[in-house]
Amino acid sequence: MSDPKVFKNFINGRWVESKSGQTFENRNPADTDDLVGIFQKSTPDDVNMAIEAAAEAHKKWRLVPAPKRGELLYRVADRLFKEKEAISRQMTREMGKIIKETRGDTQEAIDMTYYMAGEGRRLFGMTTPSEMTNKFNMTIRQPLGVCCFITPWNFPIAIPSWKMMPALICGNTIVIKPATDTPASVAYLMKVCEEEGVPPGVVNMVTGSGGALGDALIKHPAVKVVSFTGSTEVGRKVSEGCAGTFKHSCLEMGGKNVQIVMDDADLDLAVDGALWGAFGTTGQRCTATSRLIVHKDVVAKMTSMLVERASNLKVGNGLDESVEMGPCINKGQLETVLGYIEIGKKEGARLETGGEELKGGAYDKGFFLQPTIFSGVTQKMRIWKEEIFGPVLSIAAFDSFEQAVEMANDTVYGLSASIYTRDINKAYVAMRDVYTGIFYVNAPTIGAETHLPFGGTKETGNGHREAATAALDVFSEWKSVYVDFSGTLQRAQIDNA
Ligand code: UN1
Repeated sequence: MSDPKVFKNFINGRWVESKSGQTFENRNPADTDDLVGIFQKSTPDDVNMAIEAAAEAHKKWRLVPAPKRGELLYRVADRLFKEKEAISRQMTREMGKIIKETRGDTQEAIDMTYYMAGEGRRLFGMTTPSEMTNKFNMTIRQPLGVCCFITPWNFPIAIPSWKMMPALICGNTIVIKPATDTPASVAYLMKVCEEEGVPPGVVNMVTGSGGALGDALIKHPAVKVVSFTGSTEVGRKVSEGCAGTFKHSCLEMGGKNVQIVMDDADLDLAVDGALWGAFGTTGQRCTATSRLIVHKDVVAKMTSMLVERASNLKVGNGLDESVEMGPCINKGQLETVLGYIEIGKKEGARLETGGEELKGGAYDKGFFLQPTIFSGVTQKMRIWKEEIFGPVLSIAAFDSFEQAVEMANDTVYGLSASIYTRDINKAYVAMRDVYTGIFYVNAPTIGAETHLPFGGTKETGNGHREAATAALDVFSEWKSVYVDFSGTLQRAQIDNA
């Protein structure tokens, strides 16, 4: 195998070992005999070095014309495109999701990189008239400085790219700390940036646990933006950590996404959607369909159709093209999900299918779980309320459309929701009244595209959005510029009254 086994931190354009002298292993969750790589167990000192390198590099990077920054991103995107298969195969090994999906993950990074490269020739501000004569008004975007990213394991290259590419095109420099379960994908991204000529210090990577490095990433005075994707619990800490020094924080957190199925829906289509939404990525998406609410007249039929399909999903190593669902990311996550299955049973939900860890043969080397469906779930149950982040779907029935909307909104989260119906009026009312950041009609709760804003309401986010031009607002600040060419003092609100 040509993969380097030991990955170093990437700081100031160099691959360097951690000062700790310690490392950790990254193993394949589908086959723990497969060692994907050995990574640096970094210390706050390593983080500080990376932040200082980024601060120094920012002095020049901010002055590189944005179209030139864009040209570099085009080169990075071209490389990601050329090496899509290698990146995706490595990603399946480190993350477990099936190869079709890791190709999608890599494609999302390619899309985002091209998209933001194009922004280099836009980064539009506005010009607007002045209330004075011989005066010119405009707005320009200015970068903030060093941005730190704490990224999750479920989208090992897509989510890092959502943060990196808009930050870079705006003229910021970055330090990224990838999830300990999936650092190889970010290391790959760093290597591509290095080889395509991104200047030293502009992108930096430090590996290690959030517990050990989180404070260092948030507290350094040179850091101006912290972008985090992960649990609401940790997001709250990031937000509090940033508040004292007014660092900007962009938080993408939990979800408890709902698919509504009306009695007039195309049930085959709704079943396809629920299956993909609930069990794609082994349910480990922030946007995963976790609650399925179905009109009482079709709930029994839909449940049996879904159970039939879910129980036949092929679970295994995602490098096998015929496998439909991979493992959970690690043992801890598997146990958490099994814990929720026990809770669901105790709460009185009906276990329709699944519920067990898969054992025997190759399964013994990974963290495999059966696709699991509960029916008869009520709004009081923990499996209705809490994010599970695994292949568990909770089904509940409703009587009326109004009740469905009320149930959809019965969550502290607000990332994604969907409705299956043939009634266009109901679709529009649900689109308006279900309070989420993302909404789908006749499509599952997953499947966001990079040129639309991504993020959620309530405890899913803090008002920011990733992707699209919305991401530029996270990584730049507006400067309003007034140019007075009258040669006289003109007092706004006074001289023209
Ligand atoms: C996530 O859910 O964690 O919309 C990210 C989707 C993907 C991104 C999901 N494009 O499902």
